Parts: sequence; C-alpha cells; structure tokens
Amino acid sequence: MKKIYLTTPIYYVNDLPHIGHAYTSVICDSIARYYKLHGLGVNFTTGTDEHGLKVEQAARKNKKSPKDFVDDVSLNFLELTKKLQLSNNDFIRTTEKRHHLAASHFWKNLEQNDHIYLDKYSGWYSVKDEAYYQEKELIKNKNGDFVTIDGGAVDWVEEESYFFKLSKWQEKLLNYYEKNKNFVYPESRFNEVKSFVRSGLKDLSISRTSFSWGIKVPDTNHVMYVWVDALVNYLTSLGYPDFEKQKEYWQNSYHIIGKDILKFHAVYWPALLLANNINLPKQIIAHGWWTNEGKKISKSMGNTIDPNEMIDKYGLDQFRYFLIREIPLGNDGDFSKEAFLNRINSDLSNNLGNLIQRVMKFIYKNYDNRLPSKIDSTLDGYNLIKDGYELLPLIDRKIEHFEISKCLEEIFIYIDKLNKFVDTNEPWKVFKVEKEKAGNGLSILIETFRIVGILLQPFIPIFSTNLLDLLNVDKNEREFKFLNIENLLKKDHIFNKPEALFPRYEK
Ligand code: ME8
Repeated sequence: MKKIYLTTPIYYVNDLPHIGHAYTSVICDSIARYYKLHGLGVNFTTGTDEHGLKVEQAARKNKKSPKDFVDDVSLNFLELTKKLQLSNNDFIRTTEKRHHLAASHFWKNLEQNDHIYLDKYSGWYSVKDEAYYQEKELIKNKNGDFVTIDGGAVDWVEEESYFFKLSKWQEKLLNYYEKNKNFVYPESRFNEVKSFVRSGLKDLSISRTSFSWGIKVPDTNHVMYVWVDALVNYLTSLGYPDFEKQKEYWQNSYHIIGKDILKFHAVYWPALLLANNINLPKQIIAHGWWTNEGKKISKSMGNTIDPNEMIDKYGLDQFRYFLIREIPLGNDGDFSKEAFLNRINSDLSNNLGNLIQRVMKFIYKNYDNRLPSKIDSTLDGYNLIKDGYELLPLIDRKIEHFEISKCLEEIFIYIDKLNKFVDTNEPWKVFKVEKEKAGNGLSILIETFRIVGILLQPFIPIFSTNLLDLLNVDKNEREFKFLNIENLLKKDHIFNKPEALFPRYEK
C-alpha cells in the first residue's frame, strides 16, 4: 500500500487558536481524507509547539508556571482538532517525553558529526517570531528603533550560544533545489527561498542561556533554540530515532505551512536533516495569509476570528467549505462576513442543498422513496453520469498540484450542470404525463448525487455522509474506487427519508 505523510505546523501555545490555524489544518485534513479515499496509508499529524521565550513570557503574564500554562492552552488546540473533525492520527506536544528524546538524539547526532560549535551570539531577536534577524532584514520605525518589516519589536541579544554550521550548506541546498524543482510550492515562494539562500547563509544560533523554558542541551546550561526543537516534531511523530518502520511515510512526506514560516522549513530544516543524513521531505507547501475585512488579524487589533464561534453559528461544513473554496492555495485571502454568507448561501444552500432536497422529496412522495428506473447508457442524460466519473481523474491532477480550491470549483461546475438538467427536463411536469420518463431523469440524477456525495467527502464530510446516508449507499462502498458504473444503485433501491441538508443564512 502506498503511504503518505502529511503535517501541519505545530502551533504556539502563547494564545488561543484562530482562523489561520484552522485554515492550515482543514487543508491538510482534506488532502489526508482525499488520499485515504484512494486507499492510501495516510499518516496525518498536528500538534502544539510549547517551548521558547514567547510561551514562557505568556505564562508569566498569565501568572502560571510554563507547564500549567501550556497544558491549558494546548487543550484548546486539541479541542479545535475535534471541532474541525480532523482525521489526524497523532497530536504531538513538544513537552512530551517522546519528543524530548527525539530532539536530544537529533542534537547529539549533529554534535557527533561536528556540525555544532560553541561561540557567542550578538544580534537581533524577535520574540514574536522566535527568529534571529540580520540588520539588513530590519527597518526603522518612527521612533528610530529597528523593527521587522511587519513592525514587530526586536531585542538585542548577547549570550553564549551553540551554533549550527549552516553556512557550509549553502551550495548543497542550492544544488538540491536545482535538482528538486517541486521542493517548494508555489514556485514564486520557492524563488524567494532560493534568493534568500543565494544572498548568503550565516551560521545559526541554536541554543539560549538567558531563559530556561526549553529542551535542555545535553550536559550544559543551554536550552535548544525553539525552532530546532519544533522542527524535529515531524520525526518524533514517526517514532524517531527508531523510525525505520515508518520510513515509507517519511519518504513521501509533505509539510503544509503558512508562508510566514517558509524559511524555517525550506532552509534550516533541510540543512539540519542533511547534516544528520536524513532524507528531505518530499515537498513544502506554503499557503497564503488571511486578513479580516481587509485588516491584518491580530490580538492587539481585537479582530481575531474564533473558529469555534464560526462553527457553532454556521456549521462545520460551511466553515470548511469557505476556507478551502474561497482562495487558491498559495494566494492571500480576505475573510469578510459578506463573502462568507454569499459563498455558503449560493453554493451550499441554493445550488447543492436545494437541488438534492427537491429531487429526493419528489421521489419520496411519488415513487415510494425508491430508485424509479434501471440506470444504463440508454437513458437520456446518461452523459451527465459519464461526466461525473470523469471528474475524479481531473480532481486527482488538481490535488497533486495542491489546487484544492479548483477541485471544489470543478465539482460545483458539475452541480450547475445538474441544476440545468433539472431546469430543462422539469421532471415534476413530465411526471404528470409520462411517469416513466420522469423516473428515468430522476434516476440519472440519483447517480450524479452518489458521485457528488463521494467526491465531496474530503472537503465537507458531514454533508457528504448525510447525503450518502440519505441515498442509503453502503458504508463500505464510499471510497473513490466505487465511482463507476459497476456500483450503480439498483432499480427499487430504497432511500432514507429526506431531510434539509443546508439551511440558508440571512445577512
Ligand atoms: O509558527 N493566515 O506557530 P504559530 C493564514 N510554532 N494562516 C495563518 C494565519 C493567517 N492569518 N495565522 C496563522 C508557529 N496561520 C510555529 C510553527 S512548525 C515546526 C512550528 C497558520 O502558532 C499558518 O499555518 O505562529 C502559520 O504558518 C501557522 O499558523 C503559524 O502558527
């Protein structure tokens, strides 16, 4: 069985989860569900990044010990995975013992292979980004202070530190990028990575002594730089250092992240892995950034969007659908209430929900809730079914290129065609004069609904399950391999009682 490993970033526990975290997780989940429906072995992990100065400071602000604080906040992220109905099979916390062991082992290997040396770091550090900056990467604010390009504060740091010999990997990384043209998606972001590396890599400070909330560097008073600790989580989840049995997953691994943390994943992480003789992940996928009604989302602006509230108010499928449909992966996107309501009302309530409800109610009333006709290629409109089967290879290609919004676009173009079929064939009118002919058209539609229900499972799982339940499709016959003529529902197949699938929301 072919295997695939999909990861979200592990999220910082300095604050509550928001729409941005939900976005990455939903993308990853949809891809994971997609490949599961193709029969692949899927390993999908998410979790929380619990060390570092940012988290230590947040704990202090909340008057809690770091451990108590991270235990509390991590729970919010764990609960969100449930609320989003993620299909992850692991939730990793960097304060877990298995992760301490993995990170320490990873460090010792670097040390043994002479990739680390002790020196003194003096330079700028952003606690918000948990990142070091060179002066050339900073700008001055109106008070004349150095800040990051998005205005974040930086502190001058001088302390003893272990360094990773990152500089010596510059050429090797560029060669790797040259040979692996799809290593980073999308291409425009890959170009940014390449030019960052070309502009020169400095050795990386990978330990701190001025605070203690982190994984101890073996036999020293240092703690590991939180990014080294955090990146190793992707290996911890596979059982590293003893991950031979899981190697097939690693060989086909995809890190799905936001564009903000691309440098860590596409430069530092590959260099660290190469230094430890571990293969690189197959691909790094960097998605774009959400704003709220045109404004940057931040706690200080008080405009964060709570995914829990959205789900409680509008429903999980509606929230998931909007996130993945609204913007092509890789582009930035704006969340606005109007766009959200328009999208869910027009696509889900009108085009999809209404269509299915009208047809199913009619069959319930007039055909004893059974499939009216034998479906075969002699029926008028059979082409619609063929088009439906042909959607799968089309969507396969889109998913391979992470065009997940396009997948939904294609499925909804198809749903438009189904609506047109209903409008032109008017089965309710035909029924009055030719019951059998009307039944034929309705039976064609039923098969297209089975197709739509199966195809939409990765993206809007609750709706799809309800639809397939309504059609009374066997629970063991919902994988993609059942999308063909051999698995058509038989004449007189009995459906379940139709119920409303999507409500409409007022603006
Ligand atoms: O960076 N739009 O954690 P983090 C889109 N712990 N995505 C967003 C977003 C927005 N406005 N805001 C957040 C970290 N995200 C590290 C990662 S991995 C080894 C360590 C998403 O809590 C997006 O995926 O700051 C981004 O990369 C991630 O949350 C950052 O989460």
